[in-house]
Amino acid sequence: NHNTNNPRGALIVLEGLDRCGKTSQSSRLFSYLEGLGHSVESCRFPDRTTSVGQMISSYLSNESQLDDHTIHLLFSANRWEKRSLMEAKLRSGTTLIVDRYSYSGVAFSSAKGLDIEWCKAPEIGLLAPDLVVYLDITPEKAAERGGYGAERYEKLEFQKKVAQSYYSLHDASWKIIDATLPIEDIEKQLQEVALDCVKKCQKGKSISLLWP
Ligand code: 2DT
Repeated sequence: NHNTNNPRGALIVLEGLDRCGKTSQSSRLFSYLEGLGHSVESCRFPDRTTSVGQMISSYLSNESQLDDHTIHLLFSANRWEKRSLMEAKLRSGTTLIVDRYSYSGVAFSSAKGLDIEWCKAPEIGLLAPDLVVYLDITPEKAAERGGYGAERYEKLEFQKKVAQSYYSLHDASWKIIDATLPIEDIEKQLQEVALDCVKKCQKGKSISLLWP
């Protein structure tokens, strides 16, 4: 596509603790934007379909053990392997709704005690989101929601540390939505901020890179 004035899509990222409702809200947002006639796709990290993603998946299900730094770099590599495709989609006008991104990468690894600047370094140069929405819930409330699964990080004590990491990572640009509100209320708030973001990108907001 040689038309550089083509309106671009927006990179919208949903973040939050396990069981905060990210996945169901991202599919609701997808339907909403699609219904308005926007070109939209959704994806998630980790993307377990690639060979890096399969290594991550087996680590998360405790089938393999990896050094904390190693798994951190694999999560980052899993985003790097999608970077050019994501950029192409944005430039062709497709909005991307992404379930977890670099913030999960930094929050989960630094919750293990890794240095935060070290954690941020391999993310430098990835596409910066146009919008980060944080679905805010306490680890205790999240744990009440039908309990955690069997994966490595799904334990209350660890989720408390992740919550603290997210807190030190967030900035004023994040939209924080109370994830304990009724599903439809969250959906409405999300629609509002997402649509606003999509419009700004259509009007020419340029793509920037991590960490802005
Ligand atoms: P899901 O349950 O959403 O599939 O996530 N994680 C995720 C990291 O530790 N680093 C990352 O970079 C990303 C994207 C969060 C699986 C778990 O993987 C964690 C939960």
